[in-house]
Amino acid sequence: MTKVGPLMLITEPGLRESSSLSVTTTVFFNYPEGVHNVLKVNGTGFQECAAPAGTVVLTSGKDVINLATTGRKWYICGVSKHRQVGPQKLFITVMPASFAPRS
Ligand SMILES: [Cu+2]
Repeated sequence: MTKVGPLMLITEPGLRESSSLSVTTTVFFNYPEGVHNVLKVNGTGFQECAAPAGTVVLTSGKDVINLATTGRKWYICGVSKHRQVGPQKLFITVMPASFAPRS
């Protein structure tokens, strides 16, 4: 399991805004409930820090995501202004199971 968070810390060493992870990775967004949230968006939403209406919002503070499929995935915090002060954004390139992350 890869721990991400609080989302505010994703630019800290070892937790980069842009990461490559194996498809077998489980990502754990850990943050104080009610302070942040997690929105899965597309590349445009990531650039513009905007999520379309109807986007599922994860709010538990202990959100577990199994990456499951390869490709690019984008997550942002949907709480007002957090992405500007954070930045609270995460871009994951999901690699095949044979991918070994660099340590
Ligand atoms: Cu936030």
